[in-house]
Amino acid sequence: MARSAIINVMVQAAMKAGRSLARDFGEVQNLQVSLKGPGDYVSQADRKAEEIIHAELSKARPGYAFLMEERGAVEGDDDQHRWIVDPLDGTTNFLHGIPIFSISIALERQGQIVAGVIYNPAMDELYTAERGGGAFMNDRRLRVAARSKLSDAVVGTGIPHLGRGHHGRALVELKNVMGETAGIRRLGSAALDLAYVAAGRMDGFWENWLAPWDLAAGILMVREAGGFCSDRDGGQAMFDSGTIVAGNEAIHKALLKTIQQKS
Ligand code: 2AM
Ligand code: CA
Repeated sequence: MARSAIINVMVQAAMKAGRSLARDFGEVQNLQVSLKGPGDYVSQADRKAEEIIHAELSKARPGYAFLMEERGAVEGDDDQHRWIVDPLDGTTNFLHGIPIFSISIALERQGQIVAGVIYNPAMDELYTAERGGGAFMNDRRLRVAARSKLSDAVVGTGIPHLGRGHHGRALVELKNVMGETAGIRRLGSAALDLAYVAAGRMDGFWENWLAPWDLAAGILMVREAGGFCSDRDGGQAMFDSGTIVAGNEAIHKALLKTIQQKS
């Protein structure tokens, strides 16, 4: 399958940053990282990966703006295009030697996400999507799962931790979803969760308190695989609300209803 020029640029940046993350992840796994500074070590790995992506993308498309997890917003001369980048999604997993983390790169054109790449370097799984062109994993076409009943569905989520999110609300949602589904999974990388929904590995996904860089590429991935994404109210304010619900048409609808229950 021939990839478009823009996807090639994004894949090249993601793979190069992925090699850097994989090296650093190896050090974490081999316990080469001093116990006093694993957090610092991971922030360094994160910043290095972001540096590589920023350099690669700026070289290939000078002037495009950026929204990146570490640097924040970087203005560009081109007001039509913006890269939305998470250089390391799944930081906690990375720090603990769990090989579920990813690089997420999306391209927004006039406010619309037109291309997305998600790469898990530890498993060498590369997800790509282009608006109107479908979604792929290592060049194999993706399609969301066909299960239509919530009772058959395996659904992903993110669980807030110490100092983050509203724990009471999260517990209500978990209680209601666990009572209606075949299982809940918690991977720890929202970008990969969405890629897994696109790949039909999970039937749905919901999470609150996320940032645009966790979501941008994954939303396109799910849609290009035939799935649906919305915020927790069923609208399209995923970036502003930091919430997402995803799945095929039936699962998306049912999951939305379940997580909206008040108690
Ligand atoms: P991260 O690994 O880049 O921090 C896990 O439930 C998901 O939540 C991951 O995608 C994780 O991204 C994200 N996450 C964790 N803390 C966050 C925060 N303070 N703001 C936005 N997203 C966050
Ligand atoms: Ca993230």
